[in-house]
Amino acid sequence: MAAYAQQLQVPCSFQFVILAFAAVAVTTAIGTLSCSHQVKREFLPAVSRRLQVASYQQTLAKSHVLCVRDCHADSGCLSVNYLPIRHICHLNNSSREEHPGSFGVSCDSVYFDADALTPSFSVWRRYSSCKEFLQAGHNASGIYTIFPADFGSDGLQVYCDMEIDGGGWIIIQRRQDGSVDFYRNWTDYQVGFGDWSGEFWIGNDILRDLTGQGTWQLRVDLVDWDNEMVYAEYGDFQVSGANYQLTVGSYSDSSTARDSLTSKHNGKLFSTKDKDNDNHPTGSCAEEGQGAWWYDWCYQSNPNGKFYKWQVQFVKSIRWMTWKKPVSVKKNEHENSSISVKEKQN
Ligand SMILES: *[C@@H]1O[C@H](CO)[C@@H](O)[C@H](O)[C@H]1NC(C)=O
Ligand SMILES: *[C@@H]1O[C@H](CO)[C@@H](O)[C@H](O)[C@H]1NC(C)=O
Ligand SMILES: *[C@@H]1O[C@H](CO)[C@@H](O)[C@H](O)[C@H]1NC(C)=O
Ligand SMILES: *[C@@H]1O[C@H](CO)[C@@H](O)[C@H](O)[C@H]1NC(C)=O
Ligand SMILES: CC(=O)N[C@H]1CO[C@H](CO)[C@@H](O)[C@@H]1O
Ligand SMILES: [Ca+2]
Repeated sequence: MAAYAQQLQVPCSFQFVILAFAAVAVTTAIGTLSCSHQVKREFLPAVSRRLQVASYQQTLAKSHVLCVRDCHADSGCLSVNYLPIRHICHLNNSSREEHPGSFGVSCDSVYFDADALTPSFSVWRRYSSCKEFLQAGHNASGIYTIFPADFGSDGLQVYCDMEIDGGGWIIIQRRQDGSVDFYRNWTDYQVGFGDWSGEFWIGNDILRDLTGQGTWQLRVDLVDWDNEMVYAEYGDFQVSGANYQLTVGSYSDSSTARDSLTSKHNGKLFSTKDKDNDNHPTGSCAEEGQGAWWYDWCYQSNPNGKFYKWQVQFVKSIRWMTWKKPVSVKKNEHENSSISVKEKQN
């Protein structure tokens, strides 16, 4: 047995639970008849980490030792996520090294595999933003748990983009393949919907709480049907009040998409198909645009509009009217259209 014993403090809601990771080198008990399959693989932990994509089986295990043993009993198992509070064990048929973008920071999980480098990916403290993670050397885009002020001990799970414009961005919206319906009601936009690694809206309550403190930058990235990519960056962004009023400003002149937000949307309230806060006296802009946004009468931008898989000129499609091609937006193989926020350095 390995003399590997360590007392670990997990920097999350159960931070005072001391977990002792001893004896993770568990020799498989099966395969005694065919010795070639009897491989002893010592598994090492990365604290507050979780591989998001590769779980093919979930079991209950009283301890991480039993979880690792279950993994060793299956030759297809390359790593595990162990969730100590709920005693859940995910058997993964892939590893952190193969899927760096899916190796997220998750406060309720400890990840184990046979790679000697794995323990160095442990996260020992709470970071309040994607930017802090980046500054601490976490440079892979992916899902992270951050602990902004006022978000409590569970923190907030977000997708951090560590590549665009210096990295450290929290993605608040992403469109990439039309798989998620964005023509939704007030409650859905309030709490957020979709899949953090695919298409999603982060949620208006989160946006309001997050931008309620500090100064935030906003960035809109757009991709068109010729794979042209443009962006619009703003130095001020805030969402406030019961109707999520938008404050946006300081458009950066070096941006390439031009400004489709300030003049028509600054100061406006959020509207959905079932809550008309717009300035169209007789109609609903959410219905007209088949989306939800800070509509006026009606809009110059409509990033939550309908996703078309072909080029269209319809008003209800995803739009950014100051861009030279006011047509539907799409993804290409590498980049997707997204909206993100980052706290400014003060
Ligand atoms: C991992 O498991 C999934 C689900 O069982 C399966 O579809 C996939 O082919 C497996 N991948 C590998 C590399 O074994
Ligand atoms: C990310 O960090 C790793 C290890 O800290 C380093 O080897 C790698 O070059 C970094 N990548 C980028 C794009 O900075
Ligand atoms: C909003 O839509 C969701 C489904 O997306 C539905 O479950 C929910 O009941 C709706 N809420 C209201 C208030 O209509
Ligand atoms: C863009 O979307 C595709 C799916 O349409 C996805 O495979 C890819 O990872 C996404 N790229 C980024 C940078 O998010
Ligand atoms: C890398 C890999 O094989 N990932 C698969 C793991 O299992 C899940 C289902 O649980 C699949 O969706 C992944 O593609
Ligand atoms: Ca109206």
